[in-house]
Amino acid sequence: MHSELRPQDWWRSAVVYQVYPRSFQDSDGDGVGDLPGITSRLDYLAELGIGVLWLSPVYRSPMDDNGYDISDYRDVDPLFGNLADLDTLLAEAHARGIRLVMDLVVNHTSDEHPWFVESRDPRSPKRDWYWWRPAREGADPGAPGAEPTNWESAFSGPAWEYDERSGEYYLHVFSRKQPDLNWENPEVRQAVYDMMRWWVGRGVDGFRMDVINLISKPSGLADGVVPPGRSLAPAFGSVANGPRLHEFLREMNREVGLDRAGLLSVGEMPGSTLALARDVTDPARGELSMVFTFEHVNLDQQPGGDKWALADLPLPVLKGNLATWQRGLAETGWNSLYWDNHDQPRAVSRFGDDSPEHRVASAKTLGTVLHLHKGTPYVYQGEELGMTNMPFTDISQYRDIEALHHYRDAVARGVRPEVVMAALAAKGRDNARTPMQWDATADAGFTTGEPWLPVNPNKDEVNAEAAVADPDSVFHHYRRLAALRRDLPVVVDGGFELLLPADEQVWAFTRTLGDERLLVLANCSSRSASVNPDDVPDLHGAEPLLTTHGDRDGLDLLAWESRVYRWTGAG
Ligand code: TEU
Repeated sequence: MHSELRPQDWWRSAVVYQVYPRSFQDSDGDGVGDLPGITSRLDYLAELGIGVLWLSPVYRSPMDDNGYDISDYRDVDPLFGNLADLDTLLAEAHARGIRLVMDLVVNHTSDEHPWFVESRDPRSPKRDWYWWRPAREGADPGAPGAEPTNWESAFSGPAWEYDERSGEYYLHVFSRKQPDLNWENPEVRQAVYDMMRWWVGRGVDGFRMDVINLISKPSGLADGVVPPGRSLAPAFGSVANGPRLHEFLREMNREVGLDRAGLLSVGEMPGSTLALARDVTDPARGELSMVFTFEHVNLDQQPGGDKWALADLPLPVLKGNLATWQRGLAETGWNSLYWDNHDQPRAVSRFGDDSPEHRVASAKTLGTVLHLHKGTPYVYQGEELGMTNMPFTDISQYRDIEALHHYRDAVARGVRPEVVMAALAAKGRDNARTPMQWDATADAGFTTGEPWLPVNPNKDEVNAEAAVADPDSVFHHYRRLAALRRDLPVVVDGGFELLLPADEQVWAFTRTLGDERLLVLANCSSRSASVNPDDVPDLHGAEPLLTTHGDRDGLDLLAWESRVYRWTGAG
């Protein structure tokens, strides 16, 4: 065991693997992935060497946002199976030494959740469980622009929905089928904690908490600043990181026993700062194990918060951002490390080079860089195969509510359809949601039916069967990275130092723990690069631990070549 690792902090040395159930493995031929399908692939995950499986939502849901709109927190949607299937998955995962983390979506429910159905009645005791507000002062309820504030939902259009019955509006930061819960009401909080305890009792090992930094809203709901050329202000800017966030997180931790039971808790926090993340993950405060920052995945957009306004991302900016977080959480707190997830484009297409020539090397090198930072790495399904973005050509191919609404609204505002399509191709969430590519058969081994979203045409080259059979594949590289984390305390606890911060091609850093040191040299470009010997430690006495291009030495790096060197005190 590592000296600095407390047993309850087991998640510091684990790799987490995210499964998006809809797209992982179908077992019954309906074209949608399900729980028995996931269970049938556990041996594959065990071979990869992951320690934790994070399951995106499988709860009962009308599926307006693919399960992030929950109508029953204590049941499994029939599309994915039933509670017995979930218990089987949990037992089979545990039997292989894999822990299970559930997605927890409690900033909002579905509008079909019984709590909200009751809340629609103005006299119901649950009225105050959601954010009901009258029309803006002096405005006609229901008339255009009469919404209580000028907020825009994350999925386009006003963040307020008018309800004829009471003449009032309810708040939905996401779709109108995702009304925001009112965490100011103590009954709401107790209902959530009770549900969480129920899942802990069932044996789950932690929670990934959806937009958890939105649960505390500012006390007065006020208009936000409207960006140029727009008519509404992003709701996010006005409702994130409210005054009672820490209080609610501490209360949740205490009431559910997150720390007591040694559970992993990771809070998704768009718009959080480093200072906030440090407080939230300070073990002494008893809030969360770690948070997902959005800073590094927002660097390739223009300033202003519009994810569709694309911008170039120079390497020094990207590595500088990760280094800032490494330094900021070096003494207190803990980082999570991720390149992609079900909301982000594919890592190799975005940060690497997905051309046939460089796909494999760039996917490996991105893995090396990420996994050897300090923090808990997250692998999104298919990332370990170097799966790429999907070549969508027409808006009719998209299924994601965010993409469809954005297209409709942007085109109506006068943005040229080609421009909208280019932004969707780069950033659309469906890129990550195409079926997992298991083999080269017709639907990539994902389903025997019609897949809910088409399989990427590159499944003949990019698939798990081929990758597992090839010792030089991205899969085996990721397997080696997970093994390094298990075997070497320096990967878990070593101090981080960024070298060559201004180099446009090479990402270089060291990790140091006592006498033990690692050096990562990674060419993050599709051209060869070279490193000045004065800028990096002398490689004499270093043992190459993991490389992308075999045993090459010297300081010239081929396109997307990376090497990890190790010094031990003895050497
Ligand atoms: O995402 C919240 C979030 O801030 C984004 O990543 C979101 O996808 C946004 O549209 C990006 O442009 C979480 C979930 O991960 C996401 O799948 C859900 O749609 C959302 O919350 C609502 O539950």
